[in-house]
Amino acid sequence: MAATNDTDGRKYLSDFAQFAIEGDVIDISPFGDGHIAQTFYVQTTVRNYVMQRMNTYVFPDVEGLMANFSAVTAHLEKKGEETIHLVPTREGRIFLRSPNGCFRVYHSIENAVGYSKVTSGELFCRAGEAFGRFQKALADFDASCLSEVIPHFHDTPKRFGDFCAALEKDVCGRAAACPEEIAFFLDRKDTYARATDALADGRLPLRVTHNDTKLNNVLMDADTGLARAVIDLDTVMPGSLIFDFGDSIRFGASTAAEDEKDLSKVHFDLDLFDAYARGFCGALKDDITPYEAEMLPYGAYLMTAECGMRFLGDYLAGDVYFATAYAEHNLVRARTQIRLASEMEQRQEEMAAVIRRVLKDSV
Ligand code: GN1
Ligand code: MG
Repeated sequence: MAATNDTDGRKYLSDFAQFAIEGDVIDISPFGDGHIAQTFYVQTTVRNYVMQRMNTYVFPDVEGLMANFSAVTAHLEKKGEETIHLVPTREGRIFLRSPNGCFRVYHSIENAVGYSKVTSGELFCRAGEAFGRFQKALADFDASCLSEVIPHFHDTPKRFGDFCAALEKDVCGRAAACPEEIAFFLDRKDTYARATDALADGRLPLRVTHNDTKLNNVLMDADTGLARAVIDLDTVMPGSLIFDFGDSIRFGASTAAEDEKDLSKVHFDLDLFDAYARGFCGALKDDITPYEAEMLPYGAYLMTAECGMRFLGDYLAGDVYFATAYAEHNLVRARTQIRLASEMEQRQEEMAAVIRRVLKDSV
């Protein structure tokens, strides 16, 4: 099931004790704002840890996921990038399976902050740099040794098929309440296959990608404001660079939160797009192919439309995937994505001009 709002970590302390932790527990409290895993901050007398209860509904292949996680973090560490440092169980395993669920523990990255909202172009530029560097550091990582933990994760035509299936079933009888939102995705069905087609015929190279590049998945140093580490590595899989770029834009180049109810506040911000593109392309420099660069504006539209259809599909299916705080939450989220996707659709040319300029400046 979707992550619950059950936030009392004390019942998982016996699970925490199975890990090779130092010190005695002082406190455990809920942490972060992801929609998928349950996350806790655990303070001991020696140091601070993060414990996550993984969502095995979303990620049934926990072994594959954790093998990816530990291989990728080891590679990043080798490349001198700050990353998540896993703590093994006392038996030497990288995660724990117990009657309470599946858990992993890692060292807390201290004196670092994650942002749920872009507060300046500067901040967003640094997030772009972090994800660009992440891509670059993994460019020589053998993608064939990664498990595809959620097959077809950014396969938008497949996501559209899932959306249509949820619409067809309409298990909660909610479709009648959102005909315009449904029509938005149906009307655009011919726009969803450009990335999957280009990956299939090789125009877009397959890379190791993060696949969930929301702003809050980069930790910034609390003192210097500089990007420190990319977190939430659950969805690291083979994919396209335009997915990583696009998902960041979807979330961060918006003037409002992903679940803002007042749509008059929700707009795609071209200056923020510019700032992120500067950071991302600047970190990658000539590692980005001309076709990838050309597809970046489309990637932003595609990731936004895809996320919107996932939210709306989950609303129609009865909120089984994303954690929700109230009955209309997924519908509200879908609406913001629709607003953003349609503005991005209108502004593809301007975005392309930004990319051309940014690339010229970064060589
Ligand atoms: C989920 O883990 P979290 O909450 O950052 C989702 C992403 C969506 C995002 C929308 C594994 O990410 O794909 O873009 O919500 N992750 C998974 O906020 O489905
Ligand atoms: Mg995530």
